[in-house]
Amino acid sequence: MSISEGIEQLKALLGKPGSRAVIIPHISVDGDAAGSCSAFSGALEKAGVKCRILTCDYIPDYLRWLPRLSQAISFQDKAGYCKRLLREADMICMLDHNTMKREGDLEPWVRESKAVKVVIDHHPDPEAVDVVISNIRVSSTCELLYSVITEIWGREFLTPDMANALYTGINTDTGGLSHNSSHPETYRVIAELLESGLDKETVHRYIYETNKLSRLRLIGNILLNKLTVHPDYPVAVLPVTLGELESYNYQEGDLEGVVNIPLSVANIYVSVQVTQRKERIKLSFRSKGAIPVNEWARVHFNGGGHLNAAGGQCEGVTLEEVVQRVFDTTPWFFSTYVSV
Ligand SMILES: [Mn+2]
Repeated sequence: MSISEGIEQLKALLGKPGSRAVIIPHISVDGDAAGSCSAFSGALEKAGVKCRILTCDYIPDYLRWLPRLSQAISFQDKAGYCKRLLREADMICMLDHNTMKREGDLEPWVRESKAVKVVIDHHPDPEAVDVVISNIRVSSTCELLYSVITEIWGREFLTPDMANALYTGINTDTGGLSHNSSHPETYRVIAELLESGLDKETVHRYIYETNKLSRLRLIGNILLNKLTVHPDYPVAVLPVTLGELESYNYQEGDLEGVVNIPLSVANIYVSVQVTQRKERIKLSFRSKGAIPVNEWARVHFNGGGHLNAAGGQCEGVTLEEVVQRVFDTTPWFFSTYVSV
């Protein structure tokens, strides 16, 4: 399905008066997922579609300022209500993720729902749902959503709130326009968002200048005491235990961006954060240049993602075992995927 076919199909769905939509971001909501949910729910409401944002976990504090995000309903708090909304919905919009597997506890109820399912996303290989609007060349789902919204309703339709939300996704998914943002179109979209009332300073202040002392100390401890570099390869590993998260009063989003920090060192090309959570060990991979960390995540850590940014997870193993697996599979990864 081409992007314009997808947009045409979405347009036809929106033409039905009184329809009800549910919007879902991926698990561990980031700036792009939150920004796209905020902007799209604003657009749908303005177009007369009733819509609710459902999350399988929680919106992190640094993103709760986004319009309509503080009213998102968490499955953790109101499972019954979420199930009912999914059952009664005419349309379920999956934003910034390519498969229902990224919807945590919501997944079975989304699968079961008879609603028309729509994916708007920039990750490779989207699940074949009813309507797929996917483009892996854009910087972010928010950049893609800008085209979706303006093609359906026109540029005048965008409000400053929507512009701020879309910019949040573009900015955070590119690490502040540092990676995955060499396409001129990204800057045309930003220019048009500015014309629609984007308040860039306010967005930056909310995203980057809203710190807590406990978060600074958590990050400081990881960088000072935990960061390890592979003896033979340019790989940094950042192990984080559950105990550390608890003692520094961790809240969702506190470690956002930390995995990128080691890449600022000239001779480090890959950074892997290994975080112990209650039920599983989560991995986050970042790389510089043409090093496909998504392959490493896919083959050894039940994950995947983009060339330079990927994730994975392991269950039933200790943090130490996963860190060891990262070190042990490093020679395989470099010999298979990195030409020197
Ligand atoms: Mn994204």
